[in-house]
Amino acid sequence: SKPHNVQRVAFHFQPIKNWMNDPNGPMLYKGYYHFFYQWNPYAAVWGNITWGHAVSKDLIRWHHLEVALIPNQWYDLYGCWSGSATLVEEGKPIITYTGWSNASHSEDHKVQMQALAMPADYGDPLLRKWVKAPGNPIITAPQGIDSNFFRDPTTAWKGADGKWRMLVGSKENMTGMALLYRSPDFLNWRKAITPLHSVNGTGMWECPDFYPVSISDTYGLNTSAYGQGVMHVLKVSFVHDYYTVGTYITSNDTFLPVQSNLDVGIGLRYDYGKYYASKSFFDANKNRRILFGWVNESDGEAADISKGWASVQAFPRKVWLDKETNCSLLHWPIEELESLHRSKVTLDSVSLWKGSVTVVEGIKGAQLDVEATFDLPEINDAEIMDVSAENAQLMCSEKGASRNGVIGPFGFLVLATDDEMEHTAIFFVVVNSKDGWKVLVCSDQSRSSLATNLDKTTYGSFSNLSGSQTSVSVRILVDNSIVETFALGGKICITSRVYPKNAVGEAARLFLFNNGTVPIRMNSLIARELAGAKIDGIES
Ligand code: DQQ
Repeated sequence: SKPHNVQRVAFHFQPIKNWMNDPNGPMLYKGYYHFFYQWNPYAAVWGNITWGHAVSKDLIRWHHLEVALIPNQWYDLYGCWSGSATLVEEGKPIITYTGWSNASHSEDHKVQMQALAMPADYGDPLLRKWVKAPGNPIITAPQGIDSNFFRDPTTAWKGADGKWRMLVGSKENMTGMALLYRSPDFLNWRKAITPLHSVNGTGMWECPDFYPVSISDTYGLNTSAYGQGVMHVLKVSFVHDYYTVGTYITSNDTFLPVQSNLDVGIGLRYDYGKYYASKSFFDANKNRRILFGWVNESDGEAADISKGWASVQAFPRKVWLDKETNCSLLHWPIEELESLHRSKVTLDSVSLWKGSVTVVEGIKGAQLDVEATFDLPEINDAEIMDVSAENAQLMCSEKGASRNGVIGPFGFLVLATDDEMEHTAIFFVVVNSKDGWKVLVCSDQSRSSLATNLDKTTYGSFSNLSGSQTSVSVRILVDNSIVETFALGGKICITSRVYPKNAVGEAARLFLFNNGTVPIRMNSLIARELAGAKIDGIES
């Protein structure tokens, strides 16, 4: 039966029941978006991993299909792990995935190897049945690589020589790396001598993703695009999803970050909250690159078992190069969300006085899309606070939403009760740091629920402020138990999971607040209630 509870989401992707983790093989085929995901058909905890499968016309309303891959071959007996889809000849898809098995005949010595699966019937736009390639496994761990650290093949891309290339995540000692493989026919793969990229001291790189971005517009590019006007993004997952923008040197298939201090793992994150094992795809329908990411729960395993489910996917984001920096990305919720917009409230020019907490009238509920811009006051008064990439989260947490500051904390309370006893605070603080003016962007979960036994960690990041910047903006998506923040036009994203006891459904309120001494002018607000997206399909 279907689990029913207030924490289930209304417009984010989640299976009908049980455990989900990484997004796998997103693609567009014959007018349908296909989405696969790591799924345990039997329980709300990780294990027995299969590829769940769903299709959609708009990336919001999903139809669940039969499981696409189940562990039933000698090379994947213990699980069909993460992988990708590639549109190969004439746009025909092939799945690359990792098989987890005890091929060495010992229960406790399991190995990882790469395998292929093809649709049984290319004429079926829903691609309901998948067949594993007779030649599987197509790649086993090469010499010098531990077969326990060899997984998560990327979408393949084609080079000028007509050969396919793909990456497999790995490590050697503590050096994380993306091994590069080449193939003339997609069946026979040979490892290049040098990995595409590696970074000392990072550990295992899970779920690599490698794709081109345009240097001049927000359009996405086919994964095989390269050359003039194109930069590349390498994302890898270890603890968090880290990425770097750089140059793909096609002559030797290596990758050079634009700034070495922003290399993978020491630089930028897709999201400063809960977001992992993400995967992008090129949507040829709307010429954009779209990103999915796994968002896990903030409660414990026992709670998941009693709920009967665990994890959601982040709302799909469009990603493109930030022209202001040329070395970072912008993320923005896909425009299809507008189809769920219901009633809205707009406000212009509201002064948020020192210590004020004001309910936004005319909007309520736990499914919201909120967008606002705040004018920056004279920033010379800002508090002195040394904010760095290493301590931004700590600063947000030590100097939380309820602290009295100077320019901020100011922003929103979402999923709040009338008495504000429960709330999640999304806020800004402007500071004067050793190396210039900065704005902290924080998501404070510490008072999100009266319930205990929850992970209420506060998240945060920062952006440098130039003298010419006169305002800061934020967009927040709220969906029952997930809050996604897109600050500064998508420069900083923070995803959190919260489980209020009372601020649920119609009882949830939206507040504006300012706990700084300097008044803040909010110059525009659009807050919308969102309908839920119907999700149907068979219960596998
Ligand atoms: N999850 C998969 C692996 C991957 C990990 C197994 C990342 O393929 O490395 O469920 O969350």
